[in-house]
Amino acid sequence: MQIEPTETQLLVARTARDYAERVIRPAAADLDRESRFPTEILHGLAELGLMGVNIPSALGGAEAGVVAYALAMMEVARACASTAVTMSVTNMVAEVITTFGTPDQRARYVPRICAGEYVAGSFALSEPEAGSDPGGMRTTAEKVPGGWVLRGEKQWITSGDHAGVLIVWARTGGPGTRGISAFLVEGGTPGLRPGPHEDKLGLRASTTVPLTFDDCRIPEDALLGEREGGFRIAMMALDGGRIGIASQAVGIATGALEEATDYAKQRRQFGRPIADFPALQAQLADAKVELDAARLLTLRAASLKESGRPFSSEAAMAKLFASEAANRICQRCVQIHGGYGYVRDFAAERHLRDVRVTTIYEGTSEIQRTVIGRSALR
Ligand code: COS
Repeated sequence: MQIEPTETQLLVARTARDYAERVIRPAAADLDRESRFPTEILHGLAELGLMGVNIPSALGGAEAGVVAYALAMMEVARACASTAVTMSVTNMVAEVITTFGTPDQRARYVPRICAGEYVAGSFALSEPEAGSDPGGMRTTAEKVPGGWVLRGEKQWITSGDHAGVLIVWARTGGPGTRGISAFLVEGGTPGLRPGPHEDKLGLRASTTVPLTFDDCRIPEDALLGEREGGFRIAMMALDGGRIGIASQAVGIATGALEEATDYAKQRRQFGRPIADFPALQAQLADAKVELDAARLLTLRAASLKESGRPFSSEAAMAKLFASEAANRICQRCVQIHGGYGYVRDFAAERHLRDVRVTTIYEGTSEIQRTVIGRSALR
C-alpha cells in the first residue's frame, strides 16, 4: 500500500497549486461577489492539462490518472470552489466520452474539451421531477429518419449555458431505468435552450441552469453507448464524479481551515492570541482529524478507480464523509473568526456557502448511504 504520491501525481498537484495560488485565489472573492463565470481561468486550467487529467495523451489529456486528478481538484477547490466544480464536471464529461464514445465521438469532442476549445462540458441528467431518482426522467428522444428529436426539461445543469458539448439522458424506451439512453449534444444546437441562472447560496461563479429541449434535432451518431444503456453510463459516471466532489469538499475545507488557523494565531483577546485557548485548539484538532480522514477516504477511492478495481461504494463513502466533514469544518471556521466570520471581509463565509451543496449534488448524502448500504448487504 502506497500512501505517498508518485512523482507524476506530485507534479500535477504542484502545477495546480501554483496556478491556484497565482491566479485563482486572488480572483475568487470578486468572482463570487460578481457571480462571474471564470472563462479565462478555465482556459488556463486547460492549458495546464487540468481539464483532462485522467484522459489519454492521444486524446489531448494529461494521462496522469485518478489520484492526480483528485489532488488537482483539492488544490483548485482550496482556492475557488466555483472554478473547481466546473473543472470537475468537465473532466467527468471528457472521461465519459473517452470510456463510452465511438472512436469518432472521442476524436470529435475529447481533444476540444482538454484543450479548452470548449470552455466546459455538461452533464444533463437531473430534471425538475427526477433528481435522486433519475430513472423517473421524462425527457424523451424520438427516433426519426437520420437522427433523434429531444423533448423535455433538465434541471440544475452545471455550465449548461457555456458547454461545448453536453451529455443528455433521455427516454427512448419504456419506463424506469432500462428505457434511458445517453446522447452527445453540442452547445448551440437549435432547440436546446438554457434558462436563467439559478440564484444560488454558494458556488456563485459557476453557472447552474435549467435546459429546455424543444424539438431539438440531433444526428443519428449522437447516441452515446448502446441504445437504452444510458442509465448504467450515468451511474458509472457518477461513481467517478463523486470522487471529484469528495476532492472538492476536501479542498474547500483545507482552505477554510488554513485561513482559520492563521486567524487564530493573529487575533488577540484577553491579552493573547486566541490560538492559545484550549477550546480553540480542540476545534482545530477535531477539524484536522476529520479533514485527514476525508482526504484518505478520497484518495483510496481514487486509487481503486485508477487500478481498475471496483470503487462504487468507496467513492460513495468518500463523498458522504468528505462532504459532511467539510460542512462541519467550514462551520467551525466561521465560529473561530467570530463576527468576522459572518462578513465578507474574510473568505470564511464564502467557504461555508460554497461547501453546503457538496452533501446535495452528484447524489445526496441519503443516496450515498443507499449505495453504501446496498453494497454492504450484497
Ligand atoms: N455502476 C454500473 N451499473 C449500475 C450502478 C453502478 N454504480 N448502479 C446501478 N447500476 C445498474 C444496475 O446494475 C441496474 O442494472 P440492470 O437494469 O441491468 O439490472 C440498473 O443500473 C438499475 O440499478 P438500480 O435498480 O440499483 O437503480 P435504482 O433506480 O434503484 O437507483 C441509485 C440506484 C439510488 C443508486 C441511483 O438512482 C442513484 O445514484 N441516484 C442518485 C442520482 C444522482 O446522483 N443524481 C445527481 C445527479 S448529478 S447533480
